[in-house]
Amino acid sequence: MCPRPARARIIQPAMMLDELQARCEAVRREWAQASASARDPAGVEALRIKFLGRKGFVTTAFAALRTLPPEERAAAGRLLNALKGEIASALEALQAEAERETVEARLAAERYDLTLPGSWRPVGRLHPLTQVRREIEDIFMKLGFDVASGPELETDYYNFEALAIGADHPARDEWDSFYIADGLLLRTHTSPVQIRVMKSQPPPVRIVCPGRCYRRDNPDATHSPVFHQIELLWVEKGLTFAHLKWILREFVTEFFGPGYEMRFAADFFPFTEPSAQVHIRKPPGEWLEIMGAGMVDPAVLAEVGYDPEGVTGFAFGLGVERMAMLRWGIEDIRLFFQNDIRFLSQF
Ligand code: 2NM
Repeated sequence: MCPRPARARIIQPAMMLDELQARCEAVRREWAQASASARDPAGVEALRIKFLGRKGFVTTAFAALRTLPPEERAAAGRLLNALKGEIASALEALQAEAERETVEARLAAERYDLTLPGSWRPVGRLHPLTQVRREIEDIFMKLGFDVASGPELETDYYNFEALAIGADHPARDEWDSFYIADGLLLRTHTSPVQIRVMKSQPPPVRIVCPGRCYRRDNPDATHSPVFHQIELLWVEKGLTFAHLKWILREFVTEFFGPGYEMRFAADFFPFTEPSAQVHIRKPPGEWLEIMGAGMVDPAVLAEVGYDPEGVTGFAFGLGVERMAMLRWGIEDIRLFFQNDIRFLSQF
């Protein structure tokens, strides 16, 4: 004989119907008391286990039904079914209520004030000189030029000698320099990069050389001891001044826009022959000098090991600051180096 659960003894075989009725009433009172304080889902689940679970009164009472005399089983079954139904539907209502309260509590705890101002992050931008340098690099890259760079600390040889600016050449006066040690100085232009590239590879050479340069000038509205250059160099068999003019026309139209006239004015550089200043204007505006240019002197080509009878080349150099000042109408070069956010944030 298998042992019966302890609670099954609540209903004795001889239990009378009215006694069962009284037990049901007691369970109802118990339910009313217990259910009044069940608020959260866990509490409601505990109630379900206590009243409708495997060992609860209703289940064990149903199990005991068969011990009743057959004529009383139907009536006892109805009593128990009614009790079970009441508790089941009350439980369902409690469950729904507890869930709703849980959701509402979460919503209340996680409520955001959507009217608060957002957190503001300053957005950075490129320095105007960087913008202009990249724009100019892009123009020449589209025309097939590579971008080359080199050291800012240079030797006298690369900065001057190789460019036919000898130690006693009067043109040295044009480039007051910062000398660091014997034979070393801060480069006064990016031409030494072009010498280095030419010495490292045979022609053809098509490069632009952007970079920081240094000249021992007192700062004023148009001079800065630190400034930026972009120089271009094209060396190849058969190049003429006409090719130079074509590249300049492309550049002026791309950078400044349509409608500009261009002219050359004779000039002198030790490393180019002929040499010229390049001027532009948008009629009826004034002529503006935008750069120096020229055909690379055969002596420079020979110095880097090229055959001056076999190839020709042209070069030009422009100031990044000057291009930016013309682009935006900036009247003082020093503004680029003062890091005043009120100035920089305009570009
Ligand atoms: C300029 C103007 C004219 C130039 C010449 C060379 C080199 F290396 F090929 F000789 N590099 N840059 C040059 C020519 C630079 O800047 C105003």
